[in-house]
Amino acid sequence: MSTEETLILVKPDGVARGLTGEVLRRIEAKGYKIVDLRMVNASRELLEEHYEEHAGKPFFGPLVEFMASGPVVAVRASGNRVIEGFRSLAGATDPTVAAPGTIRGDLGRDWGAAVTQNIVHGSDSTLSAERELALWFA
Ligand SMILES: Nc1nc2c(ncn2[C@@H]2O[C@H](COP(=O)(O)OP(=O)(O)OP(=O)(O)O)[C@@H](O)[C@H]2O)c(=O)[nH]1
Ligand SMILES: [Mg+2]
Repeated sequence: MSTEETLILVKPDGVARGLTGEVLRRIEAKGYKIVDLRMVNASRELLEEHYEEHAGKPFFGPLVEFMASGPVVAVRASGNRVIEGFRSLAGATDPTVAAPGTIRGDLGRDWGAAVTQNIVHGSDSTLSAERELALWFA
């Protein structure tokens, strides 16, 4: 067993479109446990730290602005291999190519915005999960 925790975010587009419940449903339907949950109006400072690996990329500024544009629902989820498992549930970053059956494939699409609006975030490694959980559930 490798029970672990991950940070999942329902991004502002997901919250605004009323998809929070659908995302939570999919997390629970898969059998992962929701351990903690909070709605956050994230500061730019928090978002710049969260996305520090992307600093300097052309989409960084628009990404931070998008993530600050409305409330985000932060979820601490646990389960065996939940980090990898939620990335599978979320699907590819670009919702146009994300496979049907995934959150981004079923519910997302390209809106032609400056930054890819793709409904959810999920930590991509144990190191990221620890770092991100400490930021969002400080
Ligand atoms: N416009 C644009 N946005 C991007 C691009 N790459 C990433 N993004 C946005 O930046 C976010 C973070 O990028 P990544 O960490 O590479 O993607 P990801 O791990 O699938 O998504 P997250 O779970 O949000 O971290 C993505 O979810 C998109 O919202 C890009 O090439 N163009
Ligand atoms: Mg990422």
